Amino acid sequence: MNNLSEAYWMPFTARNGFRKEPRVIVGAEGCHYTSEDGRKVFDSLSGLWCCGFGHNRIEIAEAVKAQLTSLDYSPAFQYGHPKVFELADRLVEIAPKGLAHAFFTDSGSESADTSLKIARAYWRMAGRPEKTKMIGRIKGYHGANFAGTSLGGIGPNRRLFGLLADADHLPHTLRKEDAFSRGQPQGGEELADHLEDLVTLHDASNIAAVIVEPIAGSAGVIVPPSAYLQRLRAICDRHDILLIFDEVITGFGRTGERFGSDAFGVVPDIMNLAKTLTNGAVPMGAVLVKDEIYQAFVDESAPDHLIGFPHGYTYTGHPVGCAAALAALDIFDREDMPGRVRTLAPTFENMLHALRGEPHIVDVRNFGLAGAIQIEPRDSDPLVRPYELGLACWNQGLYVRWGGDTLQFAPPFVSTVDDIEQMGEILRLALKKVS
Ligand code: PXG
Repeated sequence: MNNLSEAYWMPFTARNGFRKEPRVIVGAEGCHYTSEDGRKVFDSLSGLWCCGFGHNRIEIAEAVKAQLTSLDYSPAFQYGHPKVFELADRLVEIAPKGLAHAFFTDSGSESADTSLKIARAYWRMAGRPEKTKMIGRIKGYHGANFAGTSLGGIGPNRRLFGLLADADHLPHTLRKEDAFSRGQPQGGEELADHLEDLVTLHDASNIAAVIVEPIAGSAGVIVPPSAYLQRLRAICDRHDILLIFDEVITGFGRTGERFGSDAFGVVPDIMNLAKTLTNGAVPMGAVLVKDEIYQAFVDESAPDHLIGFPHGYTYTGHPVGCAAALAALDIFDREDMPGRVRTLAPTFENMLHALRGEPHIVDVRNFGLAGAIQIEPRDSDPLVRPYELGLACWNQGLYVRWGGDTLQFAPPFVSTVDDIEQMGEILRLALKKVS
């Protein structure tokens, strides 16, 4: 492509490397992209964790077209449209028990901000306004807005921005002794018990919420040890702290269940969604909350003109997003996406763990159709090998995501066994090739 205009400021992109070796995608179909030079490239991250049902789903395209030609936009504040009510109902129907109301956003980052604002406002409405402290986790990722950046725990994402919001962090759950675990490592209570230390430090009377991803995605697919989330839930209950699950990547089948909450048997108070909600076709997110939280904002005796929760976006519940999400949910149900993930997950797990022993690999982690390989630093630089591996794979017909010291994988749920095995072959060759 000759017009790689620098008018476009690219997100989370190494400018120099991209300009030297541009990677331009011009099409997609099913589980593959088409590169600008006409090559078919397997999409091993479902875009950026969003297109689990495969690309260019015609049902979604048709729903979007019909919506754009019947009601393209409808004001989000003080007015509604039928599909947004329908979508909330559909989400609540499939959500873990107790999550009974949906607030819509346009992205995972907005879901992070929204969930944390809900948590703080909830405690105010409940007469405990001093409960404002928010707790994230080291290696967490909750998007790129102020709240998500503050609560997130990936150093390089925070370094440039100074102090953003009042947050503290739990330790991460990546233990050396768990290297090469298949699925969940055992135990992990002691990791969750660090929340008790933070409670001692800040006092529960000042803490609003804890936000964690059930599986930490961006930091390199860190699977929670088997007792960790349960213990976190128990400690939150003990101290009246809201538990927020950021299910932006674990939602809608990735774990082999509908949500990470189902896979790990822990129900949060608030659940953040985005990405696969529309199969990536239209930017949209949602925050699901327990009835008790919603009811704190409802006052039947308040005057008719009073707004209980002054929050929302121009595009909250956008009709086109709703149409895409409803069509995606139809596919999700009809094609039993969690079931497909469960069927394919053993092939994926075996493919990844068969790479153990190839050069540079220090860990392999997986759960459902999420996985990562952790790469040994070269000359104490953890970033260079994953970058070179990513490029080598791209050149051999495999799109992979590199980040920090890992390569991350989240193939479409509709991938074939062949797709996954070929992916393994390309990875193997790349690992042998890169020094
Ligand atoms: N929460 C989680 C858990 C995420 O993974 C966000 C929030 C933010 O979503 P938006 O829609 O605002 O980007 C995310 C996004 C990667 C990768 O390679 C992950 C994300 C985005 C881009 C790349 O791991 N996750």
